[in-house]
Amino acid sequence: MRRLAALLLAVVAVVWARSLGSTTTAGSAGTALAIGFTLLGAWVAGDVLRRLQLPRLTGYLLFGVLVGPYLGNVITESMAAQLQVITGIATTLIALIAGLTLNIERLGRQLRAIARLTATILGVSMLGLAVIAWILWPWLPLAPEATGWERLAMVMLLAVIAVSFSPTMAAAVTTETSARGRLSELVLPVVVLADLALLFLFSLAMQFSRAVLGTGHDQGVGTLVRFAWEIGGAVAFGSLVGALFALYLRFIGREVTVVIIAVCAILSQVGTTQEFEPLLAAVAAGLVIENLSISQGDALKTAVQRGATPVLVIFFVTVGTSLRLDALEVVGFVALGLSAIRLALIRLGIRLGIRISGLEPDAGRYLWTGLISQAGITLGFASVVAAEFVTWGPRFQTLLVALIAIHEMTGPLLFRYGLARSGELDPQGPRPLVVVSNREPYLHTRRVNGQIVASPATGGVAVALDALMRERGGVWVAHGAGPADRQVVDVGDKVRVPPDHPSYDLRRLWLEEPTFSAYYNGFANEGLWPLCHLVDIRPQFRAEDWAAYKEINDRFAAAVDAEIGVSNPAVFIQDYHLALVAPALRTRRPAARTALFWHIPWPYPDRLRICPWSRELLAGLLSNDLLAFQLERDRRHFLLAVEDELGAEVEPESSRVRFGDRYSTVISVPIGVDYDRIQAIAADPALSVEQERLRRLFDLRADIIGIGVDRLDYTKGIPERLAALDEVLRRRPQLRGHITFVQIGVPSRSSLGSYSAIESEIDQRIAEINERHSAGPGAPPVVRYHKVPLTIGSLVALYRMADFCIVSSLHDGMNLVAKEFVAARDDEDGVLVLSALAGAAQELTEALIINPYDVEGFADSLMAAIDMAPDARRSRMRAMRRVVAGRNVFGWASDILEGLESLWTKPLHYSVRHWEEMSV
Ligand code: GDG
Repeated sequence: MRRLAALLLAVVAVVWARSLGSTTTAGSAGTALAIGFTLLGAWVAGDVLRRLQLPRLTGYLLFGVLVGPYLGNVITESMAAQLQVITGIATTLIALIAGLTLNIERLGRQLRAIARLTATILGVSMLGLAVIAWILWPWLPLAPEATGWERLAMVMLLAVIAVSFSPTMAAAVTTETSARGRLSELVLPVVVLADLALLFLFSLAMQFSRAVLGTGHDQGVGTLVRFAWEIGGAVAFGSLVGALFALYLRFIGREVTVVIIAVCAILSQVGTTQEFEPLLAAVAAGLVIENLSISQGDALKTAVQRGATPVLVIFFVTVGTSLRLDALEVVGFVALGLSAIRLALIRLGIRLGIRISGLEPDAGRYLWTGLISQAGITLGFASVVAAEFVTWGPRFQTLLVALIAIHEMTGPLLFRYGLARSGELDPQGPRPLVVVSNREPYLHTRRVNGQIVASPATGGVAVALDALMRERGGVWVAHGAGPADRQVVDVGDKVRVPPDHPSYDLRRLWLEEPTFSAYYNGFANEGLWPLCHLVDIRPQFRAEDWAAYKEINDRFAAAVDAEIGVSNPAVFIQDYHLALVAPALRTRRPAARTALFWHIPWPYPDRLRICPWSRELLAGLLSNDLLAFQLERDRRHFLLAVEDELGAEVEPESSRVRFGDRYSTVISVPIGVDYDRIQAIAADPALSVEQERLRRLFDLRADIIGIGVDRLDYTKGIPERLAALDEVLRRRPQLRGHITFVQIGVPSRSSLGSYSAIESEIDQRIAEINERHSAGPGAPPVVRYHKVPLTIGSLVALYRMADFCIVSSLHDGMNLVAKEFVAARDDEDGVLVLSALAGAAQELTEALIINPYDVEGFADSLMAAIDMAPDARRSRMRAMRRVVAGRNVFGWASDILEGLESLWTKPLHYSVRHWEEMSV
């Protein structure tokens, strides 16, 4: 329904805008065909240039210039009219995008200094250019005969347009080079702020030019009143449209791409007929949308990107078509001279600006290299001038296109040089990495005093991957879920982390409701999670959840695509939330190099068939170059399924799978823990202070302490362990008052019925046991239940206080708690009671292995743990510690990453072959 409403709204808007516009000619099949061919041809030209590491836009322009003379013969009047409308929409879209890139809150404290610097650069370069152009005017191939006010108007337009910058290019170069440092951080805000100011100044210059050159707009109204109407009206109209669109995004939010084009059509067509300045209206709309609809950030950006490409391609081609090669030749030298003057003035402006703004001199040293590129905005300005002032405007446009060509070619190269000279590129350093996961490694929250702080995610994997990223650098793409996450990201939605030692980018994705819930709670946690775990929870598969899952995976892929540039780093995708990222990425970037680690078990083929989209999942996972599971059992289940369901060819010896024309290597690499870090925490003298604190907090007076640490989940077998404890106390009532079992159980996914049910069941069982086995008033309870997350330091302190640790999963990919407990016990004491159904049991064979479904047997093992002699405890722990130390989380990550990177140099043979024999 909402989708229909959105489409209807868009159609009405476009029809209305068209009826207001001057074009009344009907579209024809010929127009559509010509536009289709143009798009195709230009796309090919753009792509060829991209492969040569040159800007795509140049390809589009070049295509236009080359086919222009031929197109002239086939372009009918009606086509020309259509193209003109598209050009109008395109220039508006460019201005709208500029508005969308400036989030005032994000720039925060730095805004004032950057604004001062930008204003100085603009002031010096525009003023300088205007003075020089005025003096040299008779020799410029524009309108040498112009004098007085007319010449002033033209000079003003030239100064504004010739100075403008390219935010797209600045962002593209920093992303592609993975540059890090002050220069890369400063360039983008300066460029964006400058272009916003230039949009405003351009509107003023246009008004002035219209007034003195007369283009039919002068209708006897006082000049000042008209100025106010055109400028103020544009801002008011743009803000109104922006605010309406923000409301639309919030309450309907469907078909955003179509609606955004409709918004541009309205801004461009209505703006023109009402004599508002359309570019100014568009930038105002963009600013209002960006700053009002922050929660829709990514959906909006993706929609704009999707819609913008074809419109901009047509626009660039149309501009190319309108140019003449011979004319370009004439203006070539003038453009070179103009370029040199522009650069000299920009450098002067930077020098003064740095002094005035109080920014560090070093930051401005190579700033000029990032201000050379010119593209869309400059071309947009030029085509507005060409369309409005038909006598001299096209010559103006030709000169500016020549200028853009020079700057498009040299700008990115020089900016790379600037980044290299500033030491922001490190070709010798470790190869940067892209990590993709649903959960982010750092969440930002705001304290009561207003200060924003970053808190690291808990959990062993996040910590280990964070350590890896600190070492290698790169980008981590994840869902931005912290309450203050949006306040700290830059215009590219990135923030440098870790806060204590910024060494990589965290790129946040804003995933909005209801799609997020359908993807995360729905398909991933109510569908895939119970599908992959053998527990009595029925998997729920709903078509709308699947659609959301695909959409969000596509969004992750688009973000990765935007981040990886030409360097093609390894992309390391985490887990079952993101099974379709690789195929979505591959449609954009066939040569991407991806590895996915599946952290949870993989179901046997018959169970997999429960999922209506099992074939799509299998094929999607095979899009990865490398696919890794925890256990050989999971790997085998997967291989059986791809053979049966997809008819894929499995090469048993090389562990490769051929599906279609692609190969994917499937391995099993059990995950480990950060052994050294846990050891270091365990050896810290402060640990005893923490233990004392915990002893008081949990009232740990009993002689025997047991521990369980889990994310509250129905797969972890918590009721089963409580039943076994109950049984032990029944059998040995004398243990009452002498034993305390601490259960750390932080609720997760509580909005799902299956999770709230397990939470209540645990609450109830604990209450019953504590009542049944109470040693009397004032005695410590049998079970001490703690639901608030602890720091890793507190966890290690607890692990070290425990006589035994229970891991009783009903089914678990690995279970890190088991390994963390072992890593923390450098005193070689403590007993691990471990479920045979947890992956960890494959390696930790010296644990007391239990079956959580067998309460009696489980209770026997618990009693054996309590009674175990010190020597037996020591020898078992020592053996387990060797295993855990020998396969830490860095070994796990490098097995996968080196495996991925070596796929191109040598065939990857089963890298951890001996696990094969050890697995069930
Ligand atoms: C999946 C698979 C596989 C728990 N409470 C606190 C806390 N934790 C940490 C533990 C441990 C982690 O959470 C839980 O580890 P699991 O292995 O049980 O992880 P799952 O969430 O089930 O995740 C699993 C794992 O992926 C890795 O591949 O082993 O089989 O299901 O690290 O320490 N950490 C802190 N405070 C707590 O209160 N700091």
